[in-house]
Amino acid sequence: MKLNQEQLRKIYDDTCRTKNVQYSYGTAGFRTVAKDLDTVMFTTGILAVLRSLKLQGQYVGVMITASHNPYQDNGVKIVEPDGSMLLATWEPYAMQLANAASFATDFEGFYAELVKLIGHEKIDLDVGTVVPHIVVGRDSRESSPFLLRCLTSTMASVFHAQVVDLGCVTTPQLHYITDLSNKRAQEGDSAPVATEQDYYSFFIGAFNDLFSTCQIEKSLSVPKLFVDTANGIGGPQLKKLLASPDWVVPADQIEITNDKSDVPELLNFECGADYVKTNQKLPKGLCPSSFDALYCSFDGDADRVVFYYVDSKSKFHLLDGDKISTLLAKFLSKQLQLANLEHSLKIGVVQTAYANGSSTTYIKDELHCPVSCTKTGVKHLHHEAVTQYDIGIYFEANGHGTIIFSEKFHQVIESELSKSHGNSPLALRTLSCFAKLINQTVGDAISDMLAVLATLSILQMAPMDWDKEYTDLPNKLVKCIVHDRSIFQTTDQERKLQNPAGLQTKIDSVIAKYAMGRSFVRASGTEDAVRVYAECQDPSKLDQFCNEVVEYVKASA
Ligand code: G16
Repeated sequence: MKLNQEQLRKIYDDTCRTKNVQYSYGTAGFRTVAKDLDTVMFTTGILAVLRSLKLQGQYVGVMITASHNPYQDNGVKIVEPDGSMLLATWEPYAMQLANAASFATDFEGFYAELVKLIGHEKIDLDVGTVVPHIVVGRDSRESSPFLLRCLTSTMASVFHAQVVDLGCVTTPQLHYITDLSNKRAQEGDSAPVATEQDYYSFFIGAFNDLFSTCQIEKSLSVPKLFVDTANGIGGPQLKKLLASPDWVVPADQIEITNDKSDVPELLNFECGADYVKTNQKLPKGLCPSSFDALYCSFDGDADRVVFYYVDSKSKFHLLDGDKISTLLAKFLSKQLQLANLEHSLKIGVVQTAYANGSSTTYIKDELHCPVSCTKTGVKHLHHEAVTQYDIGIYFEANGHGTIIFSEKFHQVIESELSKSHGNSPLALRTLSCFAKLINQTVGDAISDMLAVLATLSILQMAPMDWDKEYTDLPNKLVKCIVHDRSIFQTTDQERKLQNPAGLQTKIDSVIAKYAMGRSFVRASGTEDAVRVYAECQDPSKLDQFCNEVVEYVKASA
């Protein structure tokens, strides 16, 4: 059976109402105001089907989310069968198809682009030979059900795809379920589609195993954890995990706040990981009740987490992505040494330019771990972690990250465990259990939160012990609205500007005036803004430093 062109034309005419909008597959897929997304949802649905056809019908994931963005926005991204981000070489296809539908004067213009892409990738258009499989999920945004219909409009009717709709899930759940469904299909499972329940069972099981291996009581080292879920999908999903009969930590140790995912305009509003990290203060709705409590904030789709606490002088202390990666690097390096594996397995940390200078110095000089720097965007950090290390710890300062354990890591651990005939050192068993607690597909606020709680409990550390490992340089992140952010082009992992011409020289002259000064400027890939970051030794000079850079940015745009 051939692709039904007339049927496709009809759906195109009905669905693609937004025209003449330039779509760009940015840091985390397509993202803009929800009302402009119908056309790009239509084309992204088709591209996901083509990706699955190209991969012999494997499950390809599609997530509808705008993560940390305000409630009026939405977005979409495609997930590979192994749960990683869409292959970089397919991102241009996603844009070509979307912009063809947006700018074509008629269906024929769009269809010609589609046929070109199919020919270029040598995809068999004889629908029916291979059945494409798609897993779709969405966060709690009000616009998502309509956009889901645009996304899936052609999948079953035109391409005969089998579509699994997970409903409202976190982004990391969609990644995990896509990966697990493919693994099960490869193993010949006749009903391979994984569910949310599989996710909860797996991570609760890993947490409980780690606690019993380390002989920790089923109670956290911190008396209380408050979780701000940004009024997003993380709230209901975390509640489901905590309500599981297998979850054994006492219910009164974890309290969820900002959990109104059913009030659309509250999403990420003065709360959530991005708000807390950028403003370096408590989110709305949280009043510190005890000085030894720990707090954390997810973002709208629960793929980021940052922690914080308030000291006895009511001072707010942020424990961001850098602090998470240094805590985990310290813990895992120690376990490697105790298991006598520090020369067999390579551990390293991946950061971006946003990493605080003090964290990089601490990792190199105190932990003696290698550090890599990549461009912003988890796909870049993930790639570096996978290709360079056996234990690749990557976190953006904004709290987005995970740890990737290599195939070699699992082989070495398995082989050492089998050699010791059930009498293996605790560190070896700890490493084995810990690796299971980490979502291997993508940064995951829930899994990362469990990993941090477990680490603090094993090390018997209070939030302030964690914090005092190193002191952040005073730092500031500012959003600058400019006429055209695309003119800001960077090099050197986004640490230097190439364009506008001459701007970097001016920024360098500002940096030179401040002790331990560092600043960089880059266009956001998720918001219509340019981001300016600055850090320096003297907190009283930070605002002035940052403002000087901002003024140069504004003058050049
Ligand atoms: C996304 C990306 C992150 C990135 C963030 C901000 O996060 O997944 O890697 O750090 O956007 O990117 P930018 O500075 O380019 O706007 P999220 O949580 O919004 O999906």
